[in-house]
Amino acid sequence: MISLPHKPILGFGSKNIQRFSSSISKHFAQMARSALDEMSDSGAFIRTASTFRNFISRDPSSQFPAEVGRYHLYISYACPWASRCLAYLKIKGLDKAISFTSVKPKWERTKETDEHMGWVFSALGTEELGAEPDPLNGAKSIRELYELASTNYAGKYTVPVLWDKKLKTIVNNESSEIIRMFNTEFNDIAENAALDLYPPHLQAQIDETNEWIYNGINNGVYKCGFAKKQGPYEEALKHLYEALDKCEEILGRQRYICGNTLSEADIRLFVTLIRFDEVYVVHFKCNKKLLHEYPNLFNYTKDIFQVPGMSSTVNMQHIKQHYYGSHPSINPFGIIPVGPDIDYSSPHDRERFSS
Ligand SMILES: N[C@@H](CCC(=O)N[C@@H](CS)C(=O)NCC(=O)O)C(=O)O
Repeated sequence: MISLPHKPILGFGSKNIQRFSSSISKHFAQMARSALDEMSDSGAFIRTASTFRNFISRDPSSQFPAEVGRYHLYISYACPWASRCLAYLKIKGLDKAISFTSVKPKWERTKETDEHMGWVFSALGTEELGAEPDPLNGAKSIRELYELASTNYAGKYTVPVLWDKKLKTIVNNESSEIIRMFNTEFNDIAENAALDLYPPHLQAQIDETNEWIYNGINNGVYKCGFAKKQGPYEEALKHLYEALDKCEEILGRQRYICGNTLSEADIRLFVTLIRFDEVYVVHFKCNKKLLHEYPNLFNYTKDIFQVPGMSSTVNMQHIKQHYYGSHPSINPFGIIPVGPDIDYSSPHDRERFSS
């Protein structure tokens, strides 16, 4: 379903999103302006759905056709959801066709006239290695991009943002959909077009795996970290470690999470695992067991990190500065723990499963 640009729309899967949104709205008097506000009465963290849901298509006559140089990906290196998209850009060989910019790691005031804290661009490109000014719109913040794309947007100002330079609007701000577009729709342009991370014969298995990994792990760590009551925290922690134990067991039998070929499910799992020991263990209280205490999961994380292109998507300084510095309700003094400084480029044992 395609609709006019310049408006936040519910496109693909809109029925599900509407159903989800209406149940969410029972919990919120108004749209959450930050992940830290997404809270139910019971103190559990509940993530709201993304809003811009248009699709880029390989069909040249579509509203958003795949074209070299037309789209721009705004990310934060700190953000696992944005990092999924950057990972696709790198491993599919799309980084010459689709440009990208990372914001500064630590949230700042996005406007002088209110208190909102969020992603801002570097003013000069020299303050933090990796963070740059907005090259397209000269925006000061990600919030400004949402306001350019829609005059009545009232949701969160999240990354990733997939921006259309031609229509000057947001195409899509939902990472799970952006990676699907990058996998298939740019294959006439991609340097690594043959890499299919969502091949037809694995799609059902990938979807099923994504579901429990998202609930238990990707979003599970946030449910632990943003819980405001002991019960929801403990419940999220239980599910998190059940899912990690399940991964450990699967990865004792095969190289990747859906078999012996790299798939979308691996990229989605990796972005959480790489942040686990450095951030989630301390900041989100996911400390029942460390990732490096799981031999298969730890070696698997190194294996994915060493896929050509992947290591350039991991900026541990941005990751640590963001989490420890942007959530004062969790870490009031913004102290960044020094350790454990794990070397993910060290040898791993995963070749033993090579097909
Ligand atoms: N569903 C979105 C989630 C993106 C998301 O939550 N991004 C976070 C950073 S990790 C964000 O930008 N948060 C801004 C805020 O909460 O104000 C996706 O997967 O693309």
